[in-house]
Amino acid sequence: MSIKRLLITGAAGGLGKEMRRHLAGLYPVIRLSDIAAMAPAGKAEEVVQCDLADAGAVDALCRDVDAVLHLGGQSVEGDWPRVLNANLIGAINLYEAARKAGAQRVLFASSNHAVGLHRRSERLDHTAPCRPDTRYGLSKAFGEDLATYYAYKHGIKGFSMRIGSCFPEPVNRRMLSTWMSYDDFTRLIQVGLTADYTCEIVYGISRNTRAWWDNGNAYRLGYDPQDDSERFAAKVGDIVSDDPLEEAFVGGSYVKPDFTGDAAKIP
Ligand code: NAI
Ligand code: 15L
Repeated sequence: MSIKRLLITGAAGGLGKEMRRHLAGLYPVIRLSDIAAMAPAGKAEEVVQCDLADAGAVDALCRDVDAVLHLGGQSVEGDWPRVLNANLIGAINLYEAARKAGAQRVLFASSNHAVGLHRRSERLDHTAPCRPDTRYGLSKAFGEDLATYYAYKHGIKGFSMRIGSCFPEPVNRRMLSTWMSYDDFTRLIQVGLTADYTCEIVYGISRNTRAWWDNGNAYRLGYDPQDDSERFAAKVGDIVSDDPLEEAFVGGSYVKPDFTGDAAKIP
């Protein structure tokens, strides 16, 4: 079934604004939503300001929507109330509203922080179990489980994208491994919106020479990234943390705050 109305949550955020621009005109209607104010609706756009933690508002938001690109929520580490409201209750409201609306698929912006306490030396693929580095990463692990639940229990295609670092350019050596360009994110989203699958986990990275993860599952589904962070290596390749804990694990700077465990016991 074709997508007549695509909902993008988090549309006032960094990725939301970029994807609004990159996906413009590709679908008959794009509905844009955020808790924050957004630029007024343009041609073939609808703008709806709403808090994902408000179940009634999210039900209304999802009405007549065929597919969702779920970018909205707390995007970095935060205290429990913030993470709970935006990412747990918010995601539950979103999936439940998508189910009631009869949406076909939900693309979920998961994060490398869902697997942030895996070692960089490990070659993770889509079957790697979550090992969150933060409350934020834990909320993304929950989001991936929600996607699985709604896919198998209710038939909503679930596409969880474990995004590395999606910014204009990598800013340190870590990002030479984790970076995804906006153009490649657009390509990955288009795979999520068109490919035939039930429930998948993919990594949101470009075709980086220094990638830590095996993104074969995304390639199998049709993802063909065109960018490689290596062109920034001379500029940022020497920028590293002086903390061995941060440099050992996928999550980088997210690992150290609040850490009271024993790193030697983390496989
Ligand atoms: P961002 O923080 O710029 O955008 C998130 C948006 O969600 C904001 O505009 C915010 O107002 C909105 N939001 C927060 N709480 C909300 C609520 N309760 N109701 C409605 N809207 C709410 O983050 P960014 O970088 O654009 O990331 C987008 C998504 O991608 C996030 O879910 C983030 O966790 C995920 N992601 C991003 C990565 C990146 O490299 N940019 C890496 C991994 C994951
Ligand atoms: C994320 O999950 C965050 O949303 C983003 O702001 C970056 O910190 C990114 O991970 C990263 O690990 O670089």
